[in-house]
Amino acid sequence: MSDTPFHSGYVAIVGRPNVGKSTLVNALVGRKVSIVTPKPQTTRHRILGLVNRPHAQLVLVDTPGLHESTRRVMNQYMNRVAISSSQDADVIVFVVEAMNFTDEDLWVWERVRGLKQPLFLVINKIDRVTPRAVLLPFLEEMTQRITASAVVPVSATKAENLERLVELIATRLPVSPPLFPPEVVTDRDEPFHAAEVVREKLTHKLREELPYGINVQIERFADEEGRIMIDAVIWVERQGQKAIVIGQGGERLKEIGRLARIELNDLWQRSVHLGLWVKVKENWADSESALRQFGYQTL
Ligand SMILES: Nc1nc2c(ncn2[C@@H]2O[C@H](COP(=O)(O)OP(=O)(O)O)[C@@H](O)[C@H]2O)c(=O)[nH]1
Ligand SMILES: [Mg+2]
Repeated sequence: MSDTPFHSGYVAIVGRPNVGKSTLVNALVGRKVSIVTPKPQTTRHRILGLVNRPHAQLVLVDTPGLHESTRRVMNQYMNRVAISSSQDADVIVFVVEAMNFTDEDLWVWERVRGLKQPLFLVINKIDRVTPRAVLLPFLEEMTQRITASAVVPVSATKAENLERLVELIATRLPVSPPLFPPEVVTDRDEPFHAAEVVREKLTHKLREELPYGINVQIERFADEEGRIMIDAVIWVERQGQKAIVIGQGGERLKEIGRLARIELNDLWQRSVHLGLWVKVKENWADSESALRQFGYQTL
């Protein structure tokens, strides 16, 4: 019997788009549970990632980046997910980029500063800061501006200072047995992950604007004698976008399918067959009913 009590609880990871929230969640979990791209607004759903340690289990909640442009129903949905995840959490982790505190960060801070839970300020991407000494005045400034239980500089991609962050968070979680069985890494199932990986590859291959108007829907997911058979539809908002996704002679779609299949193959250690189709649903991201149909549950 150990004297140290076990801690377990929900940890909301919030911040503006692109500061590295999903990368941080994946690095802490030790497996990719959430997709990552260089473009903002990649994460649309609330995704759980589990971190198990001898004395604690952290239930990380990756959230869509909080952002001000809320014209589209999709964007409003994403902001709602992030806010309600924060309200429900035991601890809040507010992520910003080293040397780059923007008006959008300030806007996010205004949204979370009134919450009662302990809040940690994580300064991510410190690997990009040279020389390291210039980080000190920035940390000082952040400590002045943001009221936090601690300010923790990290690099999600280089796994710097992550264990310290885990330890700090663990001490502020409720004393409780683990909330999930230790073998669980995420609350999301394989079809969900397959759709997200296809969307990640699409986002990497497409220029600006377009990725936000794309949704991937799994139509078939079957295990046929050890081979995973997946059929997926890529929904776009306009006819012209369909041609862009498919590319000259179908090249782009083929490449996206190839990259997604390789990643899923590696992840599951199973042979994967992936069929992709592109279809048009006019302005689906403006429509409550289309969002519901695509599985974006209303909160
Ligand atoms: N150099 C560096 N880049 C990072 C780090 N963390 C994330 N990134 C990059 O920042 C971009 C956005 O990351 P993502 O996790 O999708 O951000 P999110 O929108 O906040 O979830 C991606 O290109 C990541 O590779 C980091 O610690 N260092
Ligand atoms: Mg993300």
